[in-house]
Amino acid sequence: MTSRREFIKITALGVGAIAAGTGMYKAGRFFALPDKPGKVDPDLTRTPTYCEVCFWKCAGWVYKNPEGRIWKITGNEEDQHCNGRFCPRGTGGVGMYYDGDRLKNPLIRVEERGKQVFREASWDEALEHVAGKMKNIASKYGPESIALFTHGSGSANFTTLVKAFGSGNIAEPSYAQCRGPRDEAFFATFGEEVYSPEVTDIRDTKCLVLIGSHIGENMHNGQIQEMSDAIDKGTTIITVDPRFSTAAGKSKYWLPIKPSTDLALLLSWTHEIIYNEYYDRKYVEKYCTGFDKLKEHVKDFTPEWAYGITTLKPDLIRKTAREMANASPAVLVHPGRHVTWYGDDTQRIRAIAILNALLGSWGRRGGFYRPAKFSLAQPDIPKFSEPARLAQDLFPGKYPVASSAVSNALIDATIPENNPGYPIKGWIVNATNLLSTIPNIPNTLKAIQNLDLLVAVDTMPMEITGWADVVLPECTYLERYDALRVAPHRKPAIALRMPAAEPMNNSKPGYWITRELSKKLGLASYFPFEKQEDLLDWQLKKAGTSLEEMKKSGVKTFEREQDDLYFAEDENVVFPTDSGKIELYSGYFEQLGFDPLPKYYPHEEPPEGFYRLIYGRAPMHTFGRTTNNPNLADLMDENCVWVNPKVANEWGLKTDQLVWLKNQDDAVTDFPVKVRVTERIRWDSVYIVHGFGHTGKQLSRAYGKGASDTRLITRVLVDPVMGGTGMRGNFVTFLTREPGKEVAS
Ligand SMILES: Nc1nc2c(c(=O)[nH]1)N[C@H]1C(S)=C(S)[C@@H](COP(=O)(O)OP(=O)(O)OC[C@H]3O[C@@H](n4cnc5c(=O)[nH]c(N)nc54)[C@H](O)[C@@H]3O)O[C@H]1N2
Ligand SMILES: Nc1nc2c(c(=O)[nH]1)N[C@H]1C(S)=C(S)[C@@H](COP(=O)(O)OP(=O)(O)OC[C@H]3O[C@@H](n4cnc5c(=O)[nH]c(N)nc54)[C@H](O)[C@@H]3O)O[C@H]1N2
Ligand code: SF4
Ligand SMILES: [Mo]
Repeated sequence: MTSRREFIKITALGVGAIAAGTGMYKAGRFFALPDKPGKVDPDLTRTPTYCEVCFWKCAGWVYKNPEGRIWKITGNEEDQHCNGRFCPRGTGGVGMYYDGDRLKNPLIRVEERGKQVFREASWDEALEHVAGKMKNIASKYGPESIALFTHGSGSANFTTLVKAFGSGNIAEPSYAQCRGPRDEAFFATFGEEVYSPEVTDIRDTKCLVLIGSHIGENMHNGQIQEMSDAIDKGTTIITVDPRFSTAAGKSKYWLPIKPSTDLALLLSWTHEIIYNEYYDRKYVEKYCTGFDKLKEHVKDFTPEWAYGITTLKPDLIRKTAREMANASPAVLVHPGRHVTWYGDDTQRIRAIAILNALLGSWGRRGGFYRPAKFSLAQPDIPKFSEPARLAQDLFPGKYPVASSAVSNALIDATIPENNPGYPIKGWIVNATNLLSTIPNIPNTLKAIQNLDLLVAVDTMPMEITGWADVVLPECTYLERYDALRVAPHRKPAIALRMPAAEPMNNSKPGYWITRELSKKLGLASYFPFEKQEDLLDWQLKKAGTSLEEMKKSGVKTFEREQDDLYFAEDENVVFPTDSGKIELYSGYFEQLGFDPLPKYYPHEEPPEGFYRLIYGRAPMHTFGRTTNNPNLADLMDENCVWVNPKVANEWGLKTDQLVWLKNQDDAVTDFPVKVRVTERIRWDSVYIVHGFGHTGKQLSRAYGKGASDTRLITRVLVDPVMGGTGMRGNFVTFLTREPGKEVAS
């Protein structure tokens, strides 16, 4: 997908100085380097920001030329997330600001939903309309009947507003469509999650095991840089992926696993590590409970057993288990991030957590470090009253481990025939394109038809805005202040985002939107500062700095209070679990009726003539949010479907030939997609990059380009533990003629 030529093109994006690197991941191949002191064009002025093109939130500098044009964005050298280097998407963030297709004015629907007939409105009228509808819904059904779907840094403001209104139905797709199973599995095992950025000590690891995580295409900045250094140091990398990913190309071992069978591999590795006494005995005895039960549980899960399921040779399973043992405790079985695959995801990640515990990597150098956390002072606002009905009351007893509202459950609850505990009648959708993000599009559309109010807050005319009753144009991250970035890392740190330019057209910052709406709802006391920057200055002064100082530095890094990045030798660690120990055996899961130790259950296989649909990321795009970005669309303007040569032969398919994909439920891609014939994918699967195949006609660059994986994900394998939507249980076949134009043969 990403040829050498394309990588060279990517580097051309970084207008700043570019150094030749050696490794695949080195700066200059993938990354724009920061400006060397003295090399900055003296005519350029700079303001700090942190990037919103993805959730790694790298801190950087936005440069403007004397004419006031935003010229380029580079990384802030003080920032632990990026070490001064931005990835191609971050560099290309300028395109978000200049995109001519941006939303310009508030819009109110004038015809029935889905018809996309809107009229422009003033902010006052649009917000008055929203407030009126919200109050109506609250008086008829209760304030909990309003749900918020939100993603990204604007979430804090919208969350405050919706909580103040009296609803706890606040969901982020980064939970049930992304990392929720991982967080719950690590929480059940260690009493703690792995956070974002993940506390993976890749920098110092001797053995990195990637299960699906396709770092290198998944461009999470700091992780890639650390992986690049690890490669240079000769770290052993083991990649488990049905596809020969970029990471697989950098690995000592590639395990081309049959998709959906990872849990069998993990149990077999656990068997090898226990029965060969490879595990860290001292660590396990001191810190873990349930070892004997685990040992008994994995007794029969030999590599030969796993071979029959995963198609991976027993010798390869043995060798890789030994590699992990040799590196222990500086070994890292990466917990992954987008892990909602097959519906048994919490259990699969439990198996990963258990393996890390056996190898003694949690809290150890080269495994997982202990994050430094930082708290900002919060203004004195009225206490939120406890909502009368909670997210859990929508479907009592379902998803008992979910620690936050489940987006898909909120959508399901909007459909009355699902008999939810109470109705959901209004959605506020901020910075998430639900029609590309939540699987089973027909279900989402059905839910939308039952709403009294759908408000979409976005920067672009994405598909969700077409279904809204009111569209509110937010300005981009380059035109606003936002909450200070506080994220766990090796050292405590804060980063500032401030506007580099005035909001374009009639767009407004999220803080302004929520504060104005709060006034119309009688909730202004929850937004005591008139402007976001006043709040920031107040918080920064409490943290021993100020807005003025932060405008100059962008980032402020503090020292850790204690030297506790890793457990000390023989430290008496009390883990925040029920038992105070690492729970290999989960009594909590047992109580709830879930397997206390992960078990492998087989998944459905593709029927004859169908292939499993798998998907992932491309280095120059973030989901569907960048596919219309002029800078990034230039680098990759469509996706293609990866097909194994054996399959291509059977079907007579050639590279660049256009096909339509049809799934087991007869869902067909809206547009044709090019075939890429490649040995890099197993014969039983096909692969596409997520985020393409936009159907929104106002997206002049992205409309009609490539295929949407979401369109083909109609079967959803819901994780009973926490409600995550497993999306890899769909099978597709090829249509070589346009649907509806098939010629009978
Ligand atoms: N460039 C870029 N980077 C991004 C993002 C982006 O949009 N663009 N998004 C960010 C976000 S929010 C997230 S959550 C992460 C997601 O990134 P990851 O957590 O790395 O995502 P995954 O879905 O786990 O990884 C996709 C890989 O899984 C493989 N795979 C498919 N099925 C199976 C299977 O059954 N078993 C195994 N072992 N592998 C399988 C695919 O072939 C593919 O290589 O990326 C982040 N980084
Ligand atoms: N089929 C399929 N579904 C997936 C995934 C997949 O790989 N395949 N990945 C899953 C994962 S890992 C995740 S994390 C989620 C991500 O889900 P989302 O975050 O919903 O992903 P995007 O499609 O990028 O939608 C972001 C929306 O925010 C808008 N936006 C961008 N910047 C701003 C801003 O500053 N303000 C406002 N108000 N709006 C803004 C964009 O225009 C876009 O409409 O998707 C999940 N769903
Ligand atoms: S990894 Fe790239 S896109 Fe994500 S925040 Fe950093 S620079 Fe921006
Ligand atoms: Mo994600």
